[in-house]
Amino acid sequence: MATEQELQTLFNQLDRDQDGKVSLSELFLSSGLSAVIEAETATRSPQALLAQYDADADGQLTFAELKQAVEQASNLT
Ligand SMILES: [Ca+2]
Ligand SMILES: [Ca+2]
Repeated sequence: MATEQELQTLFNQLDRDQDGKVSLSELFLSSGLSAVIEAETATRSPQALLAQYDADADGQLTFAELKQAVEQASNLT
């Protein structure tokens, strides 16, 4: 479980180039943080996370997409 604020912090750490989106390679660069996201979204890999929750299919997750993913997994507190 995570709060929106915790998710935002996590998202900012994952978004290394600070373009407001987390790409697959950014997920792979921070495997520890990705593991937390995977737990919160009930997915098993960065690819699965993107396949399931990249709503606009641009290959990257925005904070809104991430938040929705965690909400859908009922892990947003
Ligand atoms: Ca980025
Ligand atoms: Ca997207």
